Amino acid sequence: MTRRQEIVRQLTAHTTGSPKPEAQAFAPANVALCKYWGKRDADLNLPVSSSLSISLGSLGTTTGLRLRQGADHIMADRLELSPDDRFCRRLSAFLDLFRPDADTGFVVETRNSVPTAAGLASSASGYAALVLALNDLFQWQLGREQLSILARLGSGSAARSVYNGFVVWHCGASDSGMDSVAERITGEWPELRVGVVIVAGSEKPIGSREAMARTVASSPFFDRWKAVAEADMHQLREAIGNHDLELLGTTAESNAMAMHALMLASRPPVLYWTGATIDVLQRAWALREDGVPVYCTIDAGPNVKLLFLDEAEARVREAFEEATIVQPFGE
Ligand code: 2P0
Repeated sequence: MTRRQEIVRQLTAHTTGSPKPEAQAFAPANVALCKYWGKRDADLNLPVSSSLSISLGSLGTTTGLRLRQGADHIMADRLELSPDDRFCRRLSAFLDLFRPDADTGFVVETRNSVPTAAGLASSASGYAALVLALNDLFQWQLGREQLSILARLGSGSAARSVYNGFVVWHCGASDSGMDSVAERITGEWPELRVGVVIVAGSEKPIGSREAMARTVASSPFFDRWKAVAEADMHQLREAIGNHDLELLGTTAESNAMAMHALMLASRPPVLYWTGATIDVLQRAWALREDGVPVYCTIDAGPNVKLLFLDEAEARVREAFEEATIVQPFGE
């Protein structure tokens, strides 16, 4: 039995009875304010440091599931995908962990509530929605922390997408990863807004999984990252507790810059930004100079996410007509 199979067995062994005919679940996309970047265990997606995110309310993935005889049948946004597609192969390999027997397949239908081109439809909401749907299909009745462990086996950042609101994913210390769970932290902040600015671009130069491994293996600054992340986690929790946008924004922005600096110094370098990414950053910083409190974060891609409050929304909309603006605490 592999370590992944052993974890699934431990969490689901209590289940009795037969699966439901079908199940469906939704999980939100999330934006990390303190990033997950670097694994201490690539098989179990165990991170070197804890991370903290904000979930994006109704923006995310809805996944429907049922069992069938034969191979998996996977549809994404109403398009049927070839089993040889990279996305399908990864999904089917993950579903192998939950297959009742080798002759049983899953019918999986995923729908993203934002166009994939908006850059928000990531593996995070996808694997989280899938695990929530599996929990319903097989009637495991697992708690969210346990579901975050299963979602993490699909994709690290999916551990955080099993919750709404502000979420901490604890790095944990055990080899089994049973303490590497995500938890929702208290702190409603209805005035908070996230603006997603899409930068037109081509396919990512390198997937985040490979980029992360390369950073750990070759970035000369990687040994500083754990301490940076720990300090940032502390500041972000304080900012959330006090509704302090300046502390939240400056910390999230600096954390993102540090992550990209790590990547730039890797060999060969990893650069996700385009000229348009820098243009967005400079426009946001100019707006800030002009007295509008708006801060930036960037994930493993060229798009920029803006953090600001409702009172700045009109100015942000005016400056970034192309932005999709999200209210993480209710529309
Ligand atoms: C994050 N990202 O914290 C960071 C910031 C991208 C930049 O988590 O290999 O797809 O599946 O565990 O979760 C993207 O990495 O990686 C990511 P895997 P994942 O959101």
